[in-house]
Amino acid sequence: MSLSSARLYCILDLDYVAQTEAVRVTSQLLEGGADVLQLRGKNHDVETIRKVGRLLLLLCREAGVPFIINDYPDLAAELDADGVHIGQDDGSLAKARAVVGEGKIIGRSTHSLEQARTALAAGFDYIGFGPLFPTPTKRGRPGIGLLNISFMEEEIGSKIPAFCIGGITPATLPEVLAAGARRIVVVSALLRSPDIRSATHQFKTLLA
Ligand code: TZP
Ligand code: MG
Repeated sequence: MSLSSARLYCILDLDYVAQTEAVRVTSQLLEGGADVLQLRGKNHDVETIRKVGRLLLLLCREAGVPFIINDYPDLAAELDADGVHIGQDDGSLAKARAVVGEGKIIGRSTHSLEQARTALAAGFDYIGFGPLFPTPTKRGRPGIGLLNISFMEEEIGSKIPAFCIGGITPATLPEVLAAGARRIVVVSALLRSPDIRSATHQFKTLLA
């Protein structure tokens, strides 16, 4: 799976999944059809992310799915992950590129049409766009709503992959798609599911 054809971007978030469960859960996400997998550990130390990252990278390689590390370009480079995801406050593309090297994927979180435009102009490989709805996975951020999705898709999503994110569930997905989204990131709706594999497959089917 290449990034350019990816529809469903999944995040193994260590706030939802115990370290000891990370491999099992990631296997289920991959079996269900995750097109991209990111490891995120906002409340975990780098050593933990490194340890889990080594294991998840192997699973992703086997599945042929790009593996992205959140927040740590140096760790992404060390593990030879496929890329890194950085937020608005995580520095420039050039700084991350200098660490991970050419040929690696670098994604940016964006929270408005303006930020999405800026990320495209800067040369990021893909963007996240959201949170569309308020979400427990990223507390304290207002939802940006659905109104700008079609403009964002037309202007930015036609040039680089743009993944809508934040509060996407089987219940909200239809309105997100109707608003023009083509690619999504899902975290809690998958990681909290009693059957992660089939929940992932269900999202894939709805996105097809
Ligand atoms: N960035 C914007 S919203 C979000 C991130 C990492 C979390 C999305 O998680 P969920 O549980 O799918 O709403
Ligand atoms: Mg960050």
